[in-house]
Amino acid sequence: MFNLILFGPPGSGKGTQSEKLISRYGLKHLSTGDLLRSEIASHTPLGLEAKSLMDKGHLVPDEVVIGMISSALDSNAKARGFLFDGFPRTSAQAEALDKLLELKHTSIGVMLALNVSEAELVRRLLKRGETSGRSDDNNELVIRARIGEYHAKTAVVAQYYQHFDKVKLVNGEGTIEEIFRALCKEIDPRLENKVPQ
Ligand code: B4P
Repeated sequence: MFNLILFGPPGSGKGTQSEKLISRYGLKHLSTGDLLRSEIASHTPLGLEAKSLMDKGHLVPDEVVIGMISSALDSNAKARGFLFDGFPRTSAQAEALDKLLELKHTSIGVMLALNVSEAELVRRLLKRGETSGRSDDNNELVIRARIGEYHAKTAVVAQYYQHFDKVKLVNGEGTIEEIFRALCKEIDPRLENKVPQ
């Protein structure tokens, strides 16, 4: 099993690159943002709680997203590997993920961290907000709050994996194809070094 975390601030291209990576490598895509938006669309109590936080640019409580990831792992037991997109976003989520993977006798292979300037992040998210219908994308104050949450709570997650020498920084500016090639360049040798299962 090969598991990877695609990491970076809001708007860094995690969702965009995840689509291309899962199609090339056949990994199961687990995006907590997508899972939360699907709860919102189904008007569940969890979705209602999540929406009020997401609309302010705040993170959703750890126990909620950890629970969602735990059930997604259980219901995809036969996956050849997982691509985690937007998760973990706090140290508590990172520690919980390691424990969940350990129970399944697997671990994170690598964290690929996309590096993008704040001006570019804001520009991309406002542009997506023109068409996405996402209420967290069409207000610059909310976008700045999301970036603030990233610096306050999420950036430390990279240090957590750095401690295990699992982090690779990738330039997240350029065309979508250029960034995709840079990501594949990091993944390919790691997959080749794995004993086939
Ligand atoms: P997410 O759904 O994870 O979304 P995101 O961080 O906004 O965006 P992403 O990084 O995937 O977007 P992309 O760059 O691909 O989170 C939304 C919210 O959910 C969070 O704020 C939080 O409230 C909550 N949440 C989610 N997970 C959580 C967790 N684990 N714990 C707690 N709360 C959680 O796309 C941005 C735009 O850039 C797109 O329009 C794209 O087309 C464009 N773009 C991408 N690459 C580009 C490039 N190279 N050049 C130009 N434009 C590009």
